[in-house]
Amino acid sequence: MDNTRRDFLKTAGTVAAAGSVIGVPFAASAQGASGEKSLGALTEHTLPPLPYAYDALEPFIDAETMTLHHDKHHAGYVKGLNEAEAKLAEARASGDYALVQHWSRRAAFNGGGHYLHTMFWQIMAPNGKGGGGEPTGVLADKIKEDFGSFEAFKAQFSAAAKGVEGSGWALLHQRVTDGRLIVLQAENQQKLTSWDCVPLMGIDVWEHAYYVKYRNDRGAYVDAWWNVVNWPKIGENFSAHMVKE
Ligand code: MN3
Repeated sequence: MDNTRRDFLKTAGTVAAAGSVIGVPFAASAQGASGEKSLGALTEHTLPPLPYAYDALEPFIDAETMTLHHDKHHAGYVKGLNEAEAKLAEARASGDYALVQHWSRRAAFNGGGHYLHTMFWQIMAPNGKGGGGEPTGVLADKIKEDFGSFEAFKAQFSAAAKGVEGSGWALLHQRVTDGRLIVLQAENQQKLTSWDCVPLMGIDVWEHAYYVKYRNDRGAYVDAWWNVVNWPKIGENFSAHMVKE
C-alpha cells in the first residue's frame, strides 16, 4: 500500500453504504473542521477468496494455473483498480487532471479485470459437483429461444472464445434494452464491450488462464472448460439480472 492510499484510508470516515459485490464504499474524507476539501467516496476493493480449493477444477484446470491466476493476476487487477481510483480522487482534490486519461484507462482495464475474474471464479465448479452438464429451467428456455438450441449457443460461444484476438474473454450477456441473450468477445478486460448488456458468464482466454497445462492449445482449454461450467450459478445470475420484457 502506498502512502497516498494509506492516507486515504486513515482519513476514511464511516462506511457510506452496504458492501457491494466486489467492494466496500467508504467516505474518503468528509469536509472536516479544518476545511479540507472532500475527495468524495472511495471504494476499497479486495480480492475475494476462491469459492473452492485450488485443485478443485482438476483435471480440466490445474491447481498451479488457478493459484497463479487468482493470487497473482486477479490480485494485480484489484491493486491496480484501487490505485487508479485513488489517483482520480487525488486529481479531484488538487484540480490537476494532467493524467486523467492515463488513470481513466487504468480504472477501466483493472475494473474490468476485477469484475470479470470475480464472476469467473463463481461461474465454475468442480465437475459433477455443480460443474458441467447443461442449463435448466428458465435459462435453458431463454438460450433455446435466443440461439435456437443449447448446441448452437455452445458452438457460437466456443468459436468466439477460440477466436479472440490476443488476450480477452468470450462472454454471454443479457442485453438490457430487449432482454435478449447475446455472445460477445472482449479484448483485454474491457474492449469490444457493448454498453447495453450485463455479463452472465464468460471464459478467460488470456494465456495465463491455460498456458501451464495446455501450452498454446487454447482450443483444447475451451473444450475442456465446459466440464466445469456452473450452470446453477449462471441461472442465478440470469434471474438476478433478468430484464422485464
Ligand atoms: Mn485472467
